[in-house]
Amino acid sequence: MERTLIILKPDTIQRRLIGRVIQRFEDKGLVLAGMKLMQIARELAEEHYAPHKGKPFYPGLIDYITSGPVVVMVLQGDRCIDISRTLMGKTFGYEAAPGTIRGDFGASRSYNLVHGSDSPESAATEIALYFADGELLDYAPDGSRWIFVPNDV
Ligand code: IDP
Ligand code: MG
Repeated sequence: MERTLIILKPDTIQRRLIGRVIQRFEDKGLVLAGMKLMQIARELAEEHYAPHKGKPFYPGLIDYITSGPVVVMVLQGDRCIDISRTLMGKTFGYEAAPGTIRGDFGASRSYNLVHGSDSPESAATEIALYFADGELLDYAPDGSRWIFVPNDV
């Protein structure tokens, strides 16, 4: 069982797309382990996006992610890191495939609606930035056994 950190970025909230974006993850069968509405402080944003420090888009990225409320979630389920990235689509909305979140709702390089961890290592680091252990629930909805298959080789 894997976990990932998903952030619905400020454009998702401002555009009133929270429900529709969360629906994509729910429809796929991923399970919410934690969720909160918050505004990310600059220091936290800088920690989260430290791997991008020095890139030309970095200052704009920090401004963007701190510009308004976000919804931060931990999702769990087998292969949920890859599954989430597939649901999100390519980074730039104008390149992302139709049917993906970014492909259906995004059109720019900068504003792309959603963040998702890109590896088990970054998921662990990012989850710890936003959630204390006690805030995350570990449970499997009854229907999950029809979605996630044990020994699914
Ligand atoms: P990802 O979100 O698909 O993993 P990353 O390359 O990790 O993409 O970039 C992190 C975030 O930085 C992106 O989601 C996007 O908001 C922003 N970003 C990345 N590249 C650019 C760019 O070339 N121009 C403007 N913003 C960018
Ligand atoms: Mg990334």
